[in-house]
Amino acid sequence: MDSARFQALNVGYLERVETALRTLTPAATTRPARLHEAMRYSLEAGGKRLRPVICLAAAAAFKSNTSAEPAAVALECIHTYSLIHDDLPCMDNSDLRRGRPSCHKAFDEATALLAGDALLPLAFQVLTQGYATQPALATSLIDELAHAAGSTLLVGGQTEDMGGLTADRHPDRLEFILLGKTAAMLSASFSMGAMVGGASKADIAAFRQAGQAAGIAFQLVDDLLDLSADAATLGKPVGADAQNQKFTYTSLHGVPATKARIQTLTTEALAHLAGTSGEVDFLTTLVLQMADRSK
Ligand code: GRG
Repeated sequence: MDSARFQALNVGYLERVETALRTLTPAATTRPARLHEAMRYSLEAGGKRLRPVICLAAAAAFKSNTSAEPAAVALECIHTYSLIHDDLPCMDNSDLRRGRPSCHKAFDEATALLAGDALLPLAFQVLTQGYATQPALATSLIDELAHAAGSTLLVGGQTEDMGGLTADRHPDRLEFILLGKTAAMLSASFSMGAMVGGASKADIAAFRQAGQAAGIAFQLVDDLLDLSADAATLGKPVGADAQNQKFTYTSLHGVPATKARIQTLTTEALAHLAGTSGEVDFLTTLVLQMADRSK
């Protein structure tokens, strides 16, 4: 897909995401206002919206009439909660997120913890309300998201990541962290979009696998950026991985092997997408961009 067409579609998806986030989540004035302000502060803090955009585009690939907005918002709610909690002093202890003070710096630790807590059930309520007339779809989406965000993937990956470099440096542990902490939510973005789009089981599985490969590649790019980018580009402190003694692909295998793996994973992701009956031009370009981003 040429760059102008990609940009035009991307802007359209981003507008839909921002509108859906505004309309499907509680206003900042909702009581208790400080909690809802903190939730919106982090939700509106200008992330790339990669997961919701993937979700909208994945649904569009199969041309259904069902709105993908609730699924997209649910993904961003979970992602945002995980970032808020990840920044807390008891985890990565980061003062900067998305180029602004992280939630616990802008508010306070207890409010940030609770804002994350509240975004988690909100994600599932957005799904139950958004797909109330399609209970089978709602159940599948809830199951997919709960699995991705649960104890064996997102939270599990984060748990093993907390061990840093001091613990087990086995490559299996690294794969578990990559799959859980980063790839699971990106994979769910592809698969949930495909579900909303009414894709076949096989195509949903292919989208899930494409997202998994692209998701791991995305994290490897993040690791490289952490070594090389500046804080303004990254929107968060640089060198944090080394400082927090993170167990990363680059720390285990080095930069050239990391770059080679990004290539292999990207090729794999594109092959999974190409094997489906969906119109995957936009997603193909997006996966290529995920592997070649400057921020
Ligand atoms: C606290 C349960 C729990 C999980 C935290 C998200 C996370 C897991 C940790 C954040 C640190 C990190 C590098 C995670 C890997 C996923 C990742 C690269 C997140 C950042 O995603 P982007 O770049 O962020 O899409 P924006 O701000 O653009 O949405």
